[in-house]
Amino acid sequence: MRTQVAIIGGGPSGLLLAQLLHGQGISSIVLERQTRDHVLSRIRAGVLEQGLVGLLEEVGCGDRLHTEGFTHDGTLISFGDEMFRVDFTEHVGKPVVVYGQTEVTRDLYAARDASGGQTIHSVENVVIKGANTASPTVVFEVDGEASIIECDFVAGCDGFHGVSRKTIPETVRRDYEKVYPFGWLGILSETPPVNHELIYANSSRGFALCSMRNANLSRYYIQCDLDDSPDNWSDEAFWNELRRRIPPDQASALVTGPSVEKSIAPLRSFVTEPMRWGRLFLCGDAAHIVPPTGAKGLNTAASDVNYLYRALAEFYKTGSESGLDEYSAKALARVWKAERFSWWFTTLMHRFPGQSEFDLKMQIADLEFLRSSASAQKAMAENYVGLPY
Ligand code: RFL
Ligand code: PHB
Repeated sequence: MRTQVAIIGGGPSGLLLAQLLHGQGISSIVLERQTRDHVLSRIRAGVLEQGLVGLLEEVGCGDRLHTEGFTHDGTLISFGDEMFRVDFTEHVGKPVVVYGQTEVTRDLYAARDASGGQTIHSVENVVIKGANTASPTVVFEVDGEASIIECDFVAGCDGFHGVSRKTIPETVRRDYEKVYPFGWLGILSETPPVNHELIYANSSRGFALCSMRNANLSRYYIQCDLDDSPDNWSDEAFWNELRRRIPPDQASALVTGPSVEKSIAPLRSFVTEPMRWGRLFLCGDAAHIVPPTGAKGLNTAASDVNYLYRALAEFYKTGSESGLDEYSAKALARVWKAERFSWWFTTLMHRFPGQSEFDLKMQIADLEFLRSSASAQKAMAENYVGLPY
């Protein structure tokens, strides 16, 4: 098989890149380890920046997003019994759109099918060869049968546990990591959201988040211990704990019901540098992870894809490699800002094991400053809606 760009990973990064390249007349083959049903069963991010919305529109995936997604002009932040609102539109003139990653991925698969693009599922033993030569290849197996793709470039869009990052020699790569001493227990339930906007809550019992997918599908999270298990939590226990962590008026308005999904995600900050080795380019979770508190994971993946597809389009149009040469530095400059925001918001909103009285006072002062300062709210809004590409 031969293609211009071999894309490892059929998650949102890989599929979005494939469709943006298709729009530029550049061929690609997407290799995905899981089945499509498995990819579409994963419940992940829910908040889209305008930059990602624009890219989805560009690949013809804007229609359902605009009819079914919710525009959010602000968000609510609570601590103790206090709650205040940060108005994105007022401060920075831009909203965010609440539309699940699962739906984004579904729309991208539909676009891929409609454009006749090749996606190979259930691939195993993917090996990237010759990434630092002019003619890389990707070897893989399906049902024990080996195949090879010859290509000009390889895009590593295979998430944190993929093979792409590990293909870059350790002598070249530097990893930066911070692991947080807690996780998020999340549930999805077919109930109306407690509020029409998201509520991020810092309570003495730990963090909680009230989010949503649509008018009758809610997504809630509570901070939990790292060694906790979803099996330890009945639905009733989850609802009771959530009620204790959000302001009383919200707790009494909460509509509860059976959960349709329940899982724990660990919280981690991670960046690998550089994001390019020869003709291999990393995008999204393959190169960096943020704790979900700032809703930046999927959005930062999209900004990588934006830079990479423009650089590849320039290369195929003019032969210039300058965009490709700048890719890693350009992507990382924005990645680090998303890392900083996610780290700050995580540190602000969670209770840390062994947190000192002083650290707690700092957290409260930071929250009080955010509540009372228009400049602080503007800075938060600027980051939350997404820094420019
Ligand atoms: P993905 O979505 O992980 O997709 C990578 C794809 O690559 C496949 N793959 C391989 N394919 C071929 N060969 C291999 N060797 C492969 N190894 C892996 C995988 O099966 C997968 O389909 O990365 P991508 O595309 O970069 O997208 C990034 C986003 O998914 C991610 O940033 C966010 O979902 C992060 N994230 C969240 N972000 C938010 O903004 N809000 C959230 O609430 C939120 N919740 C989450 C999350 C990430 C989670 N993970 C990764 C554990 C919850 C979870 C559980
Ligand atoms: C979600 O709806 O899953 C969600 C929303 C905002 C976040 C994290 C997760 O910061």
